[in-house]
Amino acid sequence: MERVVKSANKEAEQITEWGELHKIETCFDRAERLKPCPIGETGACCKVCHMGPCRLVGKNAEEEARGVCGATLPTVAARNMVRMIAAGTAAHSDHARDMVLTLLAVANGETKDFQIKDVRKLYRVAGYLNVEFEGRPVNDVARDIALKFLDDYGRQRGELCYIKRAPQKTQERWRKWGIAPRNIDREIAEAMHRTSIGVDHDPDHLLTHGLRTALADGWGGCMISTDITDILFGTPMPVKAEASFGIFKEDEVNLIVHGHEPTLAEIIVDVVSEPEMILYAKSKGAKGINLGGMCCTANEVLMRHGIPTAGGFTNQELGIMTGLVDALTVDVQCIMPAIAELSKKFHTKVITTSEKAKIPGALHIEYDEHRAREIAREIVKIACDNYQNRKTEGSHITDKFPVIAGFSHEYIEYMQGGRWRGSFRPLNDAIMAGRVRGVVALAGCDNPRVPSTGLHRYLATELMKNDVLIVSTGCGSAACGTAGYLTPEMALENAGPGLREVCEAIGIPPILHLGACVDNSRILTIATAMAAEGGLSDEIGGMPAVGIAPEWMSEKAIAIGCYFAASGVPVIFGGESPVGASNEVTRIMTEVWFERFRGALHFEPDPEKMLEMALDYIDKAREALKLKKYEPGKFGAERVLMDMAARREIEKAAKPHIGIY
Ligand code: NFS
Repeated sequence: MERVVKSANKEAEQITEWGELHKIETCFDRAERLKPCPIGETGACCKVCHMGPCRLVGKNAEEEARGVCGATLPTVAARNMVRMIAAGTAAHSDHARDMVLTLLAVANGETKDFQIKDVRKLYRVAGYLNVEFEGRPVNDVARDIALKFLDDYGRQRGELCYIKRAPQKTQERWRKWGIAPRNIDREIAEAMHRTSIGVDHDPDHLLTHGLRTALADGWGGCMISTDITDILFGTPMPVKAEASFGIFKEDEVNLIVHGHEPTLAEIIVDVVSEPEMILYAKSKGAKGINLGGMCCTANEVLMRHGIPTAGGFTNQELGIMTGLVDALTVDVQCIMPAIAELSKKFHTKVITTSEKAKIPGALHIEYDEHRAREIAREIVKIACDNYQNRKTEGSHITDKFPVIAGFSHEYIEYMQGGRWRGSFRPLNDAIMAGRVRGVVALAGCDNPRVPSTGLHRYLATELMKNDVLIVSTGCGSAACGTAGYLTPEMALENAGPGLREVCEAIGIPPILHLGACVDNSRILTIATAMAAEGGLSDEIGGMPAVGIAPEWMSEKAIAIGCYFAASGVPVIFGGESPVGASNEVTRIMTEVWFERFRGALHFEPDPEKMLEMALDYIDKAREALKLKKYEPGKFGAERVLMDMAARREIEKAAKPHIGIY
């Protein structure tokens, strides 16, 4: 039998082959063995009560199938969808809640291990929240901000604070259709209530609340998390780093941070360079300590410190299989429980650190922000101690790729004109003139059910060729990084003529790594800035912009897809639709949502069709905005792009220079 390709990434594939040879099972093998249940896969299974589970299948299931209570297929599929949104929103927003609590602890002087690093960002956020900041002690401002955000979790009436950051027209649509969220926890709780047995049965009504919950994720949890992480640890600006399995070092202690929460990882970044820790590693025979990351924790420390990444979701087991990982700390989300068992075949110590998440077989060292440094040191020492236990087995990989990451909204603004002239004008102009055809957010997970990372790579390559600027987050960024796509040279080799010119003039790669999945909120901020800049759409809807998550698997991805759709962005997900059994639900999520919000959520397993659909949305948006028809290599008149030299001139003249934005 011919071997099934598991990963589109050469290095990952090499490790899976080694694993097969050594009879070591991974998610790829389990995916092959466990075919999805065809009823649950398309949203036709209801298990919200114990009269079932009911399977709504058969000929004319849409019209005729009923659960024991009489629920129809569209009701069941819509409920399933809303529960996914609620779970995804809960995950991001609970992570964000911990960030708020950390900010509060810092403001109250309860933790000495963290400080406010980015006071400018603090003031910017204070401005959004109408918190007085001039002349006040920084910690007082931070406390007021934290308390306002906490309010966003519990306020019973009114609206989420950040709803007001969206373009006016976008807000109006939300209010018109009743989807402006009141608070984060309430929308999640109500989603669970409405989808429990015998409550809301109207699919449109259910899905409308789904969008309200998703907006609480995007303009609540995700945006709050991004902002506080920037305040505490610094707003990212471009950094150089490396990606893939070659980041592990044979002669150093390899410690990997995996999961999503940045706080412990930040302090570990600090601790690994303490002289006494390095001495400790040396006393164990290692040359030093090498810190790396995986999944979104990796993205957080990559964006701010250039810490290298071993890649995304499907790389977590493969990392251990190199035999080079001395300790792997995990916090929450997207952590395969399989790693604990797998680690026993090697010497790797898996350490769970969140009070919310334990894995049988893993070591548990609970993180507490009040003792952050002490705990980080304990973890680093465990990794050092374990270096001596390293055996020679494993699939050692030496390849790694350079990566440029760190594109915050603030930096993107800066790079288009500098501290004094920063704006989105050059990008809007380039889109208007047809140099840049449109923008695609290429995001979401990598998935063992397809040759993993392959769809990301295919779409990234084709979109670049078609002069589409890509913004990426989460494992989408990891997929591009481990393929060597996150460099400015990529533009020279692969981008269409217009995009290439823009990238060269500004000095950016054609794929801008914006951060972790919660940093999809940066895309909302960018879209809002583009709307405010003028010349394109005056709301997020109607922009030549599309979101694509070709290999998604997580409920969080669904929440993100829905908040993009509700904000006005057409979104295309790969794979089979989790509500594909119901035509009515599919129609609501595509046609009805497009009519009301100018966004949509499609599911399309064929990557070529995904590309076609994305370009079609972009071209139709261009046409509706009466922009120049996109023709490769033929551009309309536009202003001169501000290049690096011109920017430096302006900055030399403009004093004082205080940071990037
Ligand atoms: Ni996003 Fe980050 Fe990756 Fe998917 Fe998981 S790590 S929050 S959910 S798998 S992109």
